[in-house]
Amino acid sequence: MSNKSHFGLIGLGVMGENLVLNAERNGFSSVVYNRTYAKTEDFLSGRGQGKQIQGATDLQDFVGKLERPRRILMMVKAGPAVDAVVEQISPFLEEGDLLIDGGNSDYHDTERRVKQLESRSFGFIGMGVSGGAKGALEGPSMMPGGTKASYDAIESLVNKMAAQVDDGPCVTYIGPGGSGHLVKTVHNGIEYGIEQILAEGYDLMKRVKGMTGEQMADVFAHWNASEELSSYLVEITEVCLRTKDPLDGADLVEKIVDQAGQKGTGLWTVVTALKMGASVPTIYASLNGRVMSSLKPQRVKAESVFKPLPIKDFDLGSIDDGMAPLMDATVLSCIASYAQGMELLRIASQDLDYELHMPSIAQIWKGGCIIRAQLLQRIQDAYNRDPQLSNLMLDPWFVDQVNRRLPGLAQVVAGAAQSGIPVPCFSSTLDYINSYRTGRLPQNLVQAMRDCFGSHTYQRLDKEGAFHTEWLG
Ligand code: NBP
Repeated sequence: MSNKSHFGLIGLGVMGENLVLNAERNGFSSVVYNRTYAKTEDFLSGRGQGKQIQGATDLQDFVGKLERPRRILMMVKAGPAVDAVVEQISPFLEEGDLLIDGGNSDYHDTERRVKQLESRSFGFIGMGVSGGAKGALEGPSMMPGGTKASYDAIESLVNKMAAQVDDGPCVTYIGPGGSGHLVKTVHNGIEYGIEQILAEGYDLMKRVKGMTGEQMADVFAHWNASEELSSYLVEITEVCLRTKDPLDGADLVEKIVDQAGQKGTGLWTVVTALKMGASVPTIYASLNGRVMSSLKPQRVKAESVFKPLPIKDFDLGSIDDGMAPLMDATVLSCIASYAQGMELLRIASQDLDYELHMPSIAQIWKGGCIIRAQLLQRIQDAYNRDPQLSNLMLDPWFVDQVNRRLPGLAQVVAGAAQSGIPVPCFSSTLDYINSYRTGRLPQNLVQAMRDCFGSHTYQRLDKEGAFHTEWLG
């Protein structure tokens, strides 16, 4: 009987460590390798102790300890580190062996790596993984892309490792090339949006109503009990707001510097959308929110230069009714984030021939991942009803949400604007929905100007063809 391991993991960082424990728990004996060997030793004598997990000192040793065809998950920093590992390990691989990149790689890099590795008779899967450390251990959502043959070789492994929901594991074959990483990128773009939306709601409750951390946490708990907002991010927002600083018992959130970091996936979502002609203003607003947050010294200076607008006490609802207008704004902005992300995926799927199956993407996001939410069942149902749905908001259930909640969103945005409180996601969502539901936009005048200064021509409502006018006589 062979004593070779079923599964190999490279990169014992936050995610790698938890993913290998997950694989082992599910019956896949494992071998681990980390660039810095001390981490491997620490892991094997710590969390990895007493498990079917062995260590390797170098990549040759690592590859030699794996059964064939080898299934190797790389959980290293995205970018050059992935190429470095691929180059270092390739000399030891044999035909049919399979590398999986589980990091947050740029899908363009994954396209290139799939082609490179497949041409050398190795398999390469670019797999988005979401769920943070806890999800990685207990069951993440996984988004694998590459050739179908490569996916088939890892299907039994990922089906067991993934989070499980009523209708199956939170993993599916996404499509060819870099499609898995594209879907993960857009997942993260939606995540940026929802995080900013919830932060805007918190800001309004605090600054307009003077609510305490506990009162705001009660509102998030109320929201989390609703079908529309029940989600992991709303759940952890309540937890964050209730958490006290062990040093003095005050709300810990209020001690945190207001500068949000980013590692690239939000930016890639927006850049991809702009290049492909997809409209993602709510997601862009959340990205820009992080950029603005990083300008802390400038903001502090500007605060003393510009006259403040007095904060007006406008109607945000009451704690008892779950802050109804604010909930309207939050629900519609979350719907807009999902709608924009799904729309980008639909367009990208056409542009890149990925043949993405939209209901399955909603299905695998229902568990394990950071954007898991009850709303995803409605999204899955909408795309099952109409796989060609051009915008999620056009599905009847979402039409009803927009019609019922738009006045509340408008009220919140207007009140925030008059009080000088920034609500970039709420206001972008309002403009997005208002633009989308306007049959005639003022771009006729833009066309006139373009023709006036640059002879770009325009089309008429009443005649076929391209027209030019000598506007300046
Ligand atoms: P960590 O930052 O915790 O660990 C990074 C790992 O990459 C370490 O094992 C490190 O080895 C290794 N590494 C680096 Br850095 N450069 C390397 C190189 N040139 N060659 C070999 N190994 C190298 O990462 P993490 O948070 O576990 O994230 C891993 C990937 O998963 C990233 O792409 C990340 O974006 C993605 N991801 C993270 C999360 C999350 O919640 N943290 C969620 C989803 C996806 P060393 O020990 O020798 O430095």
